[in-house]
Amino acid sequence: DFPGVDIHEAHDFFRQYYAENPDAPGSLHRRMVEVADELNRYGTYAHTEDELAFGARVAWRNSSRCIGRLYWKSLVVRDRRDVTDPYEVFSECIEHLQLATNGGKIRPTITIFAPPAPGRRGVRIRNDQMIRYAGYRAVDGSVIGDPAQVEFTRAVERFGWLGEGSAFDILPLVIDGPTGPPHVFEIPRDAILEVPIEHPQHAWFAELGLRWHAVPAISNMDLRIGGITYTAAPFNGWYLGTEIGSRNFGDTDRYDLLPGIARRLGLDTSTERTLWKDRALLELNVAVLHSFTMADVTITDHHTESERFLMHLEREEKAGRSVPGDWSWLVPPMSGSATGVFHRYYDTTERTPAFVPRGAGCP
Ligand code: HEM
Ligand code: NRG
Repeated sequence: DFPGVDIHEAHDFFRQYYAENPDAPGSLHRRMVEVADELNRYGTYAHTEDELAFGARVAWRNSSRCIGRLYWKSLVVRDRRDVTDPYEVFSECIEHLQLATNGGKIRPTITIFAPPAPGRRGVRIRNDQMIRYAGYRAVDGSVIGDPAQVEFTRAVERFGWLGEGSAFDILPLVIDGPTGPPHVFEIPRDAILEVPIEHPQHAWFAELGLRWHAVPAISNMDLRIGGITYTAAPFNGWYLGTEIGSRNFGDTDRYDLLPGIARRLGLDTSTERTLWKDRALLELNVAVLHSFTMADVTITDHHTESERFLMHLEREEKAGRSVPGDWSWLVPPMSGSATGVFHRYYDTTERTPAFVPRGAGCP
């Protein structure tokens, strides 16, 4: 059930690789002959380390939903294509978290594990992100923890995992090797940096007991380079404050904190017109940015990141490249029109190399 490698996609990739890396060893023609030969013999081919790093960085550059792309060249690429054993995959994931967390000075990092090959599954990490909080649904329908993780939490409970039942229990990693059943691993506490959330003016805020993890490490996307689909390639950057303050804490199908915060702020919630939701959102976002800053953990605000992204657009256009963008994802989930990214259109052409939703590139 290996889907095979599209030689046209491979060719497109190598054309781009040699165009952007004129000093790379060999030549486009020689490399394509080599790849065609490898494909004939084995049904797949292997990237060089340099091609892999370039492919991963360009996949980030092509991520039209990502506002953080200014630093695409500095992505740290960990080549772990030789790793397939679930225990070793787990230990590489822990090392990834430690290197990426870097005591709070977060480093954008990707770790690339063995892809599928003819007759062999690729490595897979079943979690959406390496660090996520469990969600437990009670009989009355209410949820303790992250409602977005209720289904995954149930699945790991069926594997025998038992959480403490708090609102912020770290879920275990669930890893598939090329053969056999999935393995479940508890992440050691010292590999996870978390920030307790407090507010610069409201002392009661800290008593809510809110916290969030420092590193967003996406593990549910396939990395597609030159026709090869890497099924386990977890990557991270740092957080944009609104991801936590607006969405994770504010969304009604997530932690749903706006009504409680509004009440404590003493706002009139009897009518929408007092804009109590907007005020609660604002204070939540202030608290998130303040807390990460106090804890010396990298985070950005949506105004700064918007400016950086526009700088990225300018830089890329100077290099002769247009930047693909998805307005509905780039515009932040608060104060949209107060940021520069709101006030323009984007080229929506999809390109490869790319990060694609898990399974989209390979069964
Ligand atoms: C999406 C910011 C680094 C790839 C996003 C989103 C934000 C963001 C705000 C939208 C997320 C959402 O609404 O749920 C940042 C920042 C970074 C960063 C501030 C700091 C360096 C990275 C890195 C990669 C990456 C290192 C890959 C190497 C992506 C992709 C998406 C995305 C593929 C779309 C995810 C999806 O479709 O669900 N980013 N990002 N980003 N980012 Fe970044
Ligand atoms: N909204 C998600 C994370 C999505 C990706 N965001 C990043 N990516 N910042 C959340 O956990 O809130 N990154 O690689 O830095």
